[in-house]
Amino acid sequence: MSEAAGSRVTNGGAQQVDVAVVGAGFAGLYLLHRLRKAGFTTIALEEADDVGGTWYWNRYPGARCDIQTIDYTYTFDPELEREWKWSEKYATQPEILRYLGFVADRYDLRPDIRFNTKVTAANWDEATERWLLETDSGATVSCRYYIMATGCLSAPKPPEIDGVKDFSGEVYFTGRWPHQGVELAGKRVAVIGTGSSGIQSIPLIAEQAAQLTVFQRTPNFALPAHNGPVSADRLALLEGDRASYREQARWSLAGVPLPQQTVVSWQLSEAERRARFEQAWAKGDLVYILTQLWADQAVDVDGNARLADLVREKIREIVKDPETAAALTPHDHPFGAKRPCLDTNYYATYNRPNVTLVNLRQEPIKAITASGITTDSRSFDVDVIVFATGFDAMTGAIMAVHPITGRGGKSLSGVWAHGPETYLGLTVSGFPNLFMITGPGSPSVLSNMAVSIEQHVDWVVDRLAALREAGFSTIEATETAQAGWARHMADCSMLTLHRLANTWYTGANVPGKAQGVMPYTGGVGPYRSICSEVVSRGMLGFRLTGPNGAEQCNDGEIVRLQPDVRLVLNMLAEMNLPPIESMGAEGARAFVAEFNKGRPAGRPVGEIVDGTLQGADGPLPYRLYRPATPGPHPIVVYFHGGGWLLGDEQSDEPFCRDMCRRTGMIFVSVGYRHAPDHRFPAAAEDGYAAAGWIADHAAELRGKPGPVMVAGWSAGGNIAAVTCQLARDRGGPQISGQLLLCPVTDCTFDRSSYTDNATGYFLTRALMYWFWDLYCSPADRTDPRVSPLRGRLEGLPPAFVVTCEFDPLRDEGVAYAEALAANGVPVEHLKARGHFHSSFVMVDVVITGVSGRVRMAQALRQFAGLPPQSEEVRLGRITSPHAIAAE
Ligand code: N01
Repeated sequence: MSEAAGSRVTNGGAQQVDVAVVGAGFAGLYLLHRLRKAGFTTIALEEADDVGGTWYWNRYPGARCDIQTIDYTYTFDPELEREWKWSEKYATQPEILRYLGFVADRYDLRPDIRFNTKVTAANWDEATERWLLETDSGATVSCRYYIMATGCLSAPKPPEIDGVKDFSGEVYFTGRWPHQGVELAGKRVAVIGTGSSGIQSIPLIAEQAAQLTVFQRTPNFALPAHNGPVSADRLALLEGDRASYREQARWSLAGVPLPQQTVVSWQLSEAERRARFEQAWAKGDLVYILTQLWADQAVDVDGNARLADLVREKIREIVKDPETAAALTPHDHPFGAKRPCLDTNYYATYNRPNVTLVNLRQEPIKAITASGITTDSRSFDVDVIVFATGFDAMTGAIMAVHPITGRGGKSLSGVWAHGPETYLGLTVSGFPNLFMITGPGSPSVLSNMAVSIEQHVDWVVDRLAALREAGFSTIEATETAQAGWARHMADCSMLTLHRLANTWYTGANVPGKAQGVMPYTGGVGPYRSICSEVVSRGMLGFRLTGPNGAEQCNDGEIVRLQPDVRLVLNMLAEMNLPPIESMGAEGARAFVAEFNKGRPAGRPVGEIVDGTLQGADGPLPYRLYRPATPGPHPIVVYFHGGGWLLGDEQSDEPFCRDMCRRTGMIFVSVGYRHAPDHRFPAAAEDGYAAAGWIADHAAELRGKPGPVMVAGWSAGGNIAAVTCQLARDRGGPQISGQLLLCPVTDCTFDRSSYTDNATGYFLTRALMYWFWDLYCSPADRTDPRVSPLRGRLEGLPPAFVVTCEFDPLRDEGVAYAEALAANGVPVEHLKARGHFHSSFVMVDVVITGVSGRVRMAQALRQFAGLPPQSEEVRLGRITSPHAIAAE
């Protein structure tokens, strides 16, 4: 141990450094290197007697990484990459530990690490604006910035089983395995826990022990690692263009350079799905199987079940005893929602005569006794108990290890009593100059940790250097920013299935721990872009202060859009499209047709029929979507969007299919006439005529005779609203309800949503001007047949109105919902937070739109007098309707 270069020891004895780091694992080592290069005096405090972090402690038999090692490696220095060659596809713990030692030596980091030193308290001193750290050796450290590089899985969970102290044999924890190894030959061994640590160690323990008894509470999914040499094609990719390989990883979803899948499971035949699965199974790559089979495997329970079933088949094929196979087969969580494992001979191990599986769901452990383990029905005498029972993950190492006291004497454990709250997973409001690497709220454990760690460290060190440059001495997240991040995290967690499993990701593995998805589920690339945006928007969400009262606070939320909406809008922005209104009507139609070709077509319905109906001035095409369930079904007359100019009866097909499936009703999408050839009131009159024709021909269409419902999006919402008014005034048809999705309701452009969302959200103010100009002359614009808000609103059918926060049409939709309600019309209004004009029609693209469509479907069923279809919610396929409900 030596003192950090340039650090000082004051009279009080505290060592003075610019930055103190806790931990000398992957994150701590890179931090030290970067901080030093940036000219900060620094010291790392490490509890162990050497570097390595998680790879120092987890020395159990079979411990390896489960991300291919050529990806699970530092990438900051091409020289380092040239100097170190990994020997296997998945390196063993000893090799990874050697690598970290090599890195520490290569950059001469050890002199700045104080080993065998545990931080016992960290207190923010308001007066000096410094953190004071106490350690178990009695030495203290005073630092301007305090960075926790303590890892996500470094605080082992207590056994939570009575009687451990009574056991007369040997007890080991996988997360604290003795350095000298453990002699298991000829012994009767019990392993409790079948997470990654259990699954990696069980096959090797079985080879050594006389008898192995595995106590399993929850079966986990495991896949063969097929370990061996680094795969030649992957290596060729890396060595062909190292820089772009690494860059692709940095912008990917999981931190491994694999593309995003676009094909969804139901677009593939069963044979195609099986072929993809077999290929993935043979690859032995967790990230591959988690991301590359089909696009809906991680976001939709049906798409996920198709994969999970194939894994279950494999388990049944490998394990000979059907009862043991059944016990090993997971059924209580979607594949990937709990961390799946990579194994070597795990399932086959249960075919060995010396291995017994005890299913704790059937016979829970009652106690540990002097001689072994007693369950509800049996006793097992053993010589050794191995606890592979996991960790107090993500928050354990930060919160439980030592008290951290921030501004105003607030303790971090108090502030996080109901769950961790952070900004970007890197900082916490009320704790100035404190940073976490891979903290809760960062992609961390859902990503290739090496990639996330480098990104976090680079971002933090670059910020510290920038603060120094600008003369600031403190940085602190604002409460607004932190609350916004929590909301964004919650929105992201609706995108994946992690919320549907009880795991350490959600805190469910530790009794009494607050529950919620802790890692950021929005992906590595999006997270990286958000962190960059925080900087480019003037350190949005941070308060910076400096000497002589210098202060800068750019308060606000970094992401207010739904995460998938943000991705869609970023993608559109990158396409740098010309404004649609500059394309001319024909050009715009061709563009929309081309654009629509690239989207998922929508899931199958019972039947799709094209036909012709009678419009206001001649025949019009329609497309009918019929549910697969027995009819006759109620009918919804649907009007597509497109500014009275674009689209046709097929252009909202994914939405119509989805709603047909969700409602169990017929959707008839009408090809009404378009501007500029057919200006106002052609579309409105066609809409009305079509509704009448469909109502009159309900039986012929094999629908339920009686009232119909109307629905429409955007200009189609306008036509639906107008149709209701005309039907009331002209004596029919009978309409039992109206679904108005982002409707045009009025001809003025002065509501604030027109200004707030004038550009940047696909539907622009300029585009709306163009639509209006082509459809309707100024003199006609106040006619209720185009501005229904100006019409008489009493006596209209009940309405479900959807408005989206980032839509120029938002406020006129809000005004219509309010005006309907004021006129005694029953109205339900969904104010979709973080959504844009096209959110709900981008089916299978904007996944966060699902819960909104569930509510729309429920409303339509209510209009038709049908009971709610709650199956969607029950299956977890659909998020809670409240997820995007009005605020
Ligand atoms: O811990 P875990 P882990 N009685 O929490 C069971 C990473 N990792 O150390 O599911 C009986 O996953 C518990 O049962 P249940 C990786 O990210 C990576 O294995 O709570 N059983 C579960 O079966 C991994 O996900 C590698 O019902 C009890 C097991 O113990 C994470 O670390 C290798 C129990 C704990 O599984 C954690 O893995 C190893 C009790 N009282 C780890 N308490 C690589 O390959 C808990 N269990 C890189």
